Amino acid sequence: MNRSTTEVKDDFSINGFVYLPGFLSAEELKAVNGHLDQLIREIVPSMQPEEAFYEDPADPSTLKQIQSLYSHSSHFHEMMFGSRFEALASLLLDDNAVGRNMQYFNKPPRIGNPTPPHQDGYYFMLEPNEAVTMWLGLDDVDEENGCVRYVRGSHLDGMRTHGSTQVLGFSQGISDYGTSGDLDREVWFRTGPGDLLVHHSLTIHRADGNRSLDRTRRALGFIYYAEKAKEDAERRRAYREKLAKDIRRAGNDDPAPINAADKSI
Ligand SMILES: O=C(O)CCC(=O)C(=O)O
Repeated sequence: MNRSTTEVKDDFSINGFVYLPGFLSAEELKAVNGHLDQLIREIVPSMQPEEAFYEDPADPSTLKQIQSLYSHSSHFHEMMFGSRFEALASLLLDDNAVGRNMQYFNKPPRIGNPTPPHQDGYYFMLEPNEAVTMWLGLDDVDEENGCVRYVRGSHLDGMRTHGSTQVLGFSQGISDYGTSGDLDREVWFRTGPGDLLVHHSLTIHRADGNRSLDRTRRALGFIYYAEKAKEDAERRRAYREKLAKDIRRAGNDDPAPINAADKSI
């Protein structure tokens, strides 16, 4: 990190996110890409439906998300735990950081869907809602192929109302997103491979779809909870039950894969 830790921390506290270009070296990036390619080639084809999601389940080239990367690869396990990522999470959370998920996000060209505006904390259901998500870019990403957008300072405004979306992997979105308070404060990042974005669990964010004809848009997501944040197990159970019911009502007889595809784990 070239910036001082105080600067990074202050930036995060004020804005609810921080941008760290070049967090991974070219060599580290090469290793990530190699391990990812291997995982996709050798392990993903036999994964359970709740571990790997596709834009079109009949077409393996439309792979969209993989959950819990660290449980399938020692390389990703080392990246998640006892790592620079964990140390950064701990710094920003002012607490020990507890690694909860490491995901692969992809938006295939032409068909990669937008990520609806949401707050990760809505899925996490923590008390206090103290967690961070890190988004590590693996490709050049801009407005055409699905950049991440944040509402600056929104982590200080509390939790917004969320409702169901039709987006696999992001089943909940902010129902009334788009007020001037949202749009006037929205910022987006042009990111390159190895750049890192980190946001607080209450920061409102969304991402565009991939409208390009042939550009990939791959990223890794790391989720860390603050040790002091405790999961509200009862609320979580009720939420999952409601989600399953909503899905059944919407005509899907087998809610399991969609339920498990929820952003939380
Ligand atoms: O890459 C995406 O579209 C999802 C990003 C996101 O919502 C997150 O990292 O929390």
